[in-house]
Amino acid sequence: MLRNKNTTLGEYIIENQSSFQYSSGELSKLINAIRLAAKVVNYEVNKAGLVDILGDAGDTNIQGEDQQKLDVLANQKFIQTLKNREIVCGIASEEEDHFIAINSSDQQHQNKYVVLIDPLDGSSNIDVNVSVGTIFSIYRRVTPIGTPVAMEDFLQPGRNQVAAGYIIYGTSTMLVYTTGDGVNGFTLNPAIGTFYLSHPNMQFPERGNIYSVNEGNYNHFPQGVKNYIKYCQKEEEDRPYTSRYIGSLVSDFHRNMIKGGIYIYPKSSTASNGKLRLLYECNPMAFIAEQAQGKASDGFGPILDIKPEELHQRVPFFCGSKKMVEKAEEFMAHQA
Ligand code: AHM
Ligand code: MG
Repeated sequence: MLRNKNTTLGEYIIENQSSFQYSSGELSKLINAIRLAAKVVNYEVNKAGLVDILGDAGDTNIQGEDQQKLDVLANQKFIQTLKNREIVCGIASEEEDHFIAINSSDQQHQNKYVVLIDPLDGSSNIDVNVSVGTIFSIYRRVTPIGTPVAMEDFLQPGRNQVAAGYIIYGTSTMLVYTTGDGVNGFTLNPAIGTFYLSHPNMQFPERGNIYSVNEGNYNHFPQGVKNYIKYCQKEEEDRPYTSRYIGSLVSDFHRNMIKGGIYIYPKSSTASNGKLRLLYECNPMAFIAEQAQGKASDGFGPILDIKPEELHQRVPFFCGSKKMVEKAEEFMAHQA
């Protein structure tokens, strides 16, 4: 198995194809398509400051939020790339009200994977030149191959994911993903448009000293979260912890995975299930976290065990270094 820093993502995908449980090559093609779309979106994100594509596109997505132009563009690029290559049977996107069935009329259509995607997460950061990301999640369909995809193909517990990953458009652009055999990070060399294996076998430190939460909402948080925040701030043992919150899930998660930390987006008195979406944000990040020896919870139990009920469902999210998430769960168990 290739594991050195000269390894390109393309080589890594080919090399690891045979070790994958269902190695028909379809998943490899799919990851390749995401790699390609990532490069296109990276190009668009990087030139965002240069051309007049900033600002709202004028549309509002199903969550009632304004879409910015780059969200729309990233959404189009990912969907187009996956459609053109005819490698998935369905796509669901945070920016689309309904899932998209691909080639549903073609009975010869043998593709077995569905992709769920948040094409540009943290998009409120675009116009201030702060890192944003793309999050993706891949499942095998549960309905018969050759038939049109159905809602149940998308509403699977996160535990069923066969792959998940994110692209971070940061000081450098990275693609980080797992196929259920650990987590690997690849950094884009923009001069030649190639991703290199820069971060093999990424793992959350068991505990860290960073907590990431939007403390502006403190008064609305459940008592358990308030108590945990006070615990993080207390001068005792290795505390107080450092507070770091970018407001871009991918970036906050990425930093915490490297340095050790916890990210929390709890429910509040103004948002009964928090803000983040189970299918497009929490499940893929939870799968990556578990594969990186971290933990992801809704405050009470594993995110990956939740049975989704709708495409755009939201869920409270506690994710990061294992011991830190366990401590937050303890506080929640005492005073939710
Ligand atoms: P988005 O999908 O509309 O970009 O929202 C998700 C983002 C996350 O990346 C980030 O962690 C969170 O929203 C920040 O929310 P808030 O500004 O409420 O703290
Ligand atoms: Mg998002």
